[in-house]
Amino acid sequence: MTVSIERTGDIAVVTIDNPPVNALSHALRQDLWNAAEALDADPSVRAVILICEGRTFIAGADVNEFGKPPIPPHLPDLVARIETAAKPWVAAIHGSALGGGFEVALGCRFRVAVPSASVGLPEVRLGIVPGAGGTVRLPRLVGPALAAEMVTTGTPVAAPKARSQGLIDAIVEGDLEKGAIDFAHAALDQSLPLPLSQRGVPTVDETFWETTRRAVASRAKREDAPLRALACVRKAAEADFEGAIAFERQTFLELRGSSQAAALRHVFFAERAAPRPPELTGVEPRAIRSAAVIGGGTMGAGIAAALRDAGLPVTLVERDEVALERGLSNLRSIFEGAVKRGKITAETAAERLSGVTDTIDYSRLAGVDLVIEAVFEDLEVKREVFDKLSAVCRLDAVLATNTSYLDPEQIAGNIRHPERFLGLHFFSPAHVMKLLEIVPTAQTAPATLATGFALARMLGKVPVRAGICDGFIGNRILKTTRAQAERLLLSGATPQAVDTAMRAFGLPMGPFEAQDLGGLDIAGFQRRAARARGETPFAPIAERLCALERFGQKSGGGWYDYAKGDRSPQPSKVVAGIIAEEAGRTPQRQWDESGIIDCIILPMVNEATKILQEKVALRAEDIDLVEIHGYGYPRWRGGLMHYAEARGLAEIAVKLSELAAMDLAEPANFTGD
Ligand code: 3H9
Repeated sequence: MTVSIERTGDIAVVTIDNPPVNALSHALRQDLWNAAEALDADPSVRAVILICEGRTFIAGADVNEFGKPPIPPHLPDLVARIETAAKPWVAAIHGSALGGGFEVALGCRFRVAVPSASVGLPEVRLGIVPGAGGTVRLPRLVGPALAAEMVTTGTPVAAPKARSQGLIDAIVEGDLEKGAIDFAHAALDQSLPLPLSQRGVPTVDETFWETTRRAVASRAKREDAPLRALACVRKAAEADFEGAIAFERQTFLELRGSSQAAALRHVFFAERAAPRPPELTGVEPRAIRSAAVIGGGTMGAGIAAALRDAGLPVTLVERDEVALERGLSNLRSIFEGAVKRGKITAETAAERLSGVTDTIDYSRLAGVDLVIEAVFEDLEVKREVFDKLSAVCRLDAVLATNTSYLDPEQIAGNIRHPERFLGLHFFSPAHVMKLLEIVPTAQTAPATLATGFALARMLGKVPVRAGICDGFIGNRILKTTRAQAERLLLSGATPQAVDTAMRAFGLPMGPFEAQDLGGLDIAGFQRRAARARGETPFAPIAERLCALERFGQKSGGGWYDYAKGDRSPQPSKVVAGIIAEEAGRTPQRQWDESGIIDCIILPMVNEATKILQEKVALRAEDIDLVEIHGYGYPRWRGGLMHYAEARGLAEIAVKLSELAAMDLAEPANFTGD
């Protein structure tokens, strides 16, 4: 049984216990239905409290059931059953009341919550709209403007704000069940409010719907659900209750079967599985109560900020006082930026900074639990750092290198107790980007690896284990992206056409705009290092641009020209000239948008498949998470590998053979950068 009923005087308490998050599985829906029937038939009961065991109130419909045919009692019917119960129901909320969970709460006559609770309708994040009356009852409770905002963004609202907005009726300090019972007694002494289905929707300004539609469309880009959710709220305002419910249900069922919903569900489960890889089941991570960062440059300061945001005391180490002052100033500007953007208060920023100890003395690290080295990407410099760390740190302290291209095995070099060492690849800016590639060496102990995953959880990051190869998972695929983008230029496409096509595919930026933003010099530096290792990286045009010091926006030109103070890319005659020279006798073609997309994305899929075969990534969904959280790959496409599977591997194999037969440019070294 997922539901139990107890009576306290004339109040019945219905307690749900359906771990992990009390999702509305078929069994729970049936048990709740039965509870409503039984309590309606019990004359000794005057009101019902609906409360949950475990970490949260009902977190929504059971997403695992979405691929299957719905079985009655359906959720909309259950919500209506609770709403029309002979006695008023009071939802007593802790944790989150989300999606179907909040819809059940909207079916209750009252909602009370503990201060730490939140409520919301996050369905759009799963590519669907609320399907149990949420878009119809919510505008009746708080008006169309707030309802539209909640259902189109999916952002939950914290209890204190929810109280002030009328989403909940009371905040309960102290024991929730007792508070809810007291609330019910007080409510029974007064006349009851109408159920939401019997209330009207407040009217809005006639421009509201069009203005909101435009705002939602521009935010949603190519995601379908937000605009469909807005249409449901509009229907609720313009049709009667039953008509609006039918419209919402129809929209819900259509979207539930859509490819975007399947992709977003895939990402939902991949993200939840990522922090707990099955191969580390039962492995205890080491405790992390303090951390140190070596190097206060862009990466080091970002990592230190992320550690402080997670509440860890941080020691920042630099090689001399000047560098230390620069590091602190980098850290200060991160927190000041967060204050300016309204993310934290000035007091919080001051508290975060005061938790940083700065030093040039390595012996101060003798007691720390975790050290992350984030100095310049130079093998010798990094090895020197680890020699010092190896001498001063506790033998059970975890020692990590933040590197994007160097081989962690070589960095580990001769450190004592290499089982405590691992690679952590943060993405810039490290306090913002969600992805963390975790790179064990052959000697890394399981407990050290588990500590990397525990750290990611503490920092709110998406951890992905990556094997050692040039670029690990993400940057190795990025090399293919960039090489293909250049091949397109050599065979007739322009930078604008390539960037426009990749935006149309759903990326926030095309590959050339992105390089101009980040700077071409970084990849240029890496190519130099690769050549020093005897490799032959393929980037003929980028190489020429670097030689001209066209490093991107920061130098006034890269793949595009930029007018002073203007970040909008303008086609460049210089670049067009270089492309023409480098193209030489490469056959020129007409490229349309889908041709460009295939020419870039499908070889990325191919490279990703090799990464899987070589076990550099252990699971296809790990690659999806890397692309989504590290490189802006559209979430609604489910990631690179989900896209490939949804499109069909056979078709992709055929297209790849066609591309290979095209002879786009000198093959050179396909993997170089
Ligand atoms: C909906 O309600 C549609 C309706 O409008 C209409 C219906 C007709 N289903 O996140 P966690 C699992 S759509 C099934 O790590 P936390 C999750 O996979 C739904 N399983 O915990 C994981 O499993 P495992 C709208 C679910 O404490 C475990 O629970 N609701 C569901 O960090 C723990 O998850 C949402 O979108 C689910 N709905 O965070 C809410 N939710 O242990 C989605 C979670 O096997 N959920 N699981 O890996 C959340 O946002 C978070 O889980 C929550 C807890 C904040 C609740």
